[in-house]
Formats: sequence, C-alpha cells, structure tokens
Amino acid sequence: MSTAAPAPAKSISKSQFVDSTELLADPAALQARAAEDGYLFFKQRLPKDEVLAMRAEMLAIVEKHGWRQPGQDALGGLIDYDAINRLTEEEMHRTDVGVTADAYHDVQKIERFHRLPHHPRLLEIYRTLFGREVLVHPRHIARMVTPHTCMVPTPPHQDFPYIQGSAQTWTCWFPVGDCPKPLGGLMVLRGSHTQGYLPVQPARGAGGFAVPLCPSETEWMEGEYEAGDVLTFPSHTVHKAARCQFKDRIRLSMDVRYQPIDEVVDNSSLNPHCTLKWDEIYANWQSDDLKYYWRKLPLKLSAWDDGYLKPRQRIC
Ligand SMILES: O=C(O)CCC(=O)C(=O)O
Ligand SMILES: [Fe+2]
Repeated sequence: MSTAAPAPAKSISKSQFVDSTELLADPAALQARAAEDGYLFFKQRLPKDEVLAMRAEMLAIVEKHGWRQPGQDALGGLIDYDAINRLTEEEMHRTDVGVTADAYHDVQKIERFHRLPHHPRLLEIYRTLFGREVLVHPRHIARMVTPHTCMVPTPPHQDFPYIQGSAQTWTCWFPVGDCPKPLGGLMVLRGSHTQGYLPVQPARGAGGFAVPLCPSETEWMEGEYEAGDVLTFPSHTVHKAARCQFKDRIRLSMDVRYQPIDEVVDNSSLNPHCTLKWDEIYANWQSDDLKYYWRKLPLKLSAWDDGYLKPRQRIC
C-alpha cells in the first residue's frame, strides 16, 4: 500500500540567494541563470573597503543631522531613536528614503556615491550579461532606513513602472555595510520576471504602490548580506524589503540601474533622484570625468507612460 503523504499546501518558502560569481566566466550560463531565476547574486563583488568608505560618508551625514548615537566608530550604525522621531512624518515623506530632504541632498552630493556604480567589478557583470556596451543610469538612490515610526518596509513591486525605458534595465542593490536578515535586506520573488508588467495597487512604503501577490507566489529569495555583496535583477522582477527589526539601527543601501546602451531610456533616469540640479550635486567634486558623462552617448529616449502606475485589479 502506498504511504505517500498528501502534497503539502503551498507555504511561503525562503531560500538563500545562489552565488553566480563563477558564471561570470561563462556568459551563456550567466544569461541562462538570469533568464531562469530573474535575479543574480554576487558574493563580495565590490571591494569591502570601498563600500565601507561610502558607509562612513553616509553616517557622517546622519551624525551631522543629529540622529546618530554618540560614542561609536565611524562605521557604527546606531541611531538615536528619540532624535529621529522628533522629525514630522511630513519632513520624512518628502524623500521616501528614510531621512529628510536636507540630509538626502547631502548624500546626493557625495562624489563617491556617483563613482561607486561605475566600478569595473560592477560593469563586468552587465557587459557579460548584455554582451553589449552598458549605460549606467546617473540617477542613483540611497536608502537610509531609520527607525522613524513612519517607515514601513518597501512593499512587493516591480521597478519597471517607476523607471520605464527598456525592460532590460537591471537594478543593482547592495547594502552599504553588513546587512543580516533582521536589518531588513532586499528579497526577490524567484521567476517573477517572466510575467512581464503586473498591475499595481496603492500601498505604504517606498514607491507608494505594490503588486498584489497571487497565492502561488511564495518563492522568496533572501540573503545574509555582507558589505561588498551585490544583488541584481531586471525591471519586471518582483522584490520587497524585509522588515527591519531594530529600533536603534539604520539600514544603508544603494540602488543603481544598468541597461544595454542601445536600448531606450526614459529621460527621468538621467535626472537626479532629488530636487537638486546636477550642477549643485557636482559643486564640490574633485574630478570632472563623471560629470554629465551620458550626454556624450548616443541615447534613444522613450516616452513616459503614466498608465503603469494607474491602480488596477490583478487576476491570479
Ligand atoms: O531598499 C529598499 O528598501 C528598496 C530597494 C528597491 O526597491 C530597489 O532597489 O529597486
Ligand atoms: Fe525596487
């Protein structure tokens, strides 16, 4: 007599990211894994010291604004809960990144913040993946997830409606410092990119919209990130942030976008992710080589479509 147990009901499963570093030597295999999983993870892709130098600069800004606990070294991410919570929700919501507009502008002015995304170790990923020259979008985002009571984890979403242009635009997300799971790192829904654009509904958290999930969509991938690790995925992959479980720590990360240079790009991807102008961002830079670099490139612009962020029902 068969003793086979009935199939268990599908439950949320969380698996560890698979490290794709060795596939960088085999473009076809890398492309096949990207097509299958809808994400790639690379352990220790960026030099740790460069990521930590970025962290020190971001934390110095947090300290300047009075939200950092005293008595830590330059890399300590302990936050003064009461100080950050003296900010109003309105002050916080102007940026959507976890700090006020003033502090975010300070971060956007950091030269290293705009140089790190051009690191040869990152460009190698996208040259291998695309088999073509790469456009680095100049619009980089810093996430400074503080324990302000208005902060909620980034809900499940695709980046495409926010970035548009080519669906072959890839997001590169990396923590600026170690990011163990309880600190609230980014997670991806494996294989979700194959569905193309998915409808959205208004939601709390970065972006303001979420993809409603279907009951079968349970295969979340996650990682115990260390400084230097990198996650990347195309703009139809559904992803979300895990909840930060600490009331006294900041989660620092960057998100950056790459695409084949001969694909279309929306003009918004060529503007800063804040109200500053490029000239204001560049004011104190030491080098000129990365100023307006995209203006020398033969880019093809696409038209923005508001329809992608119009709330619609999702049929599962
Ligand atoms: O860091 C986060 O919470 C959100 C990041 C994200 O959605 C992205 O990098 O596209
Ligand atoms: Fe995103």
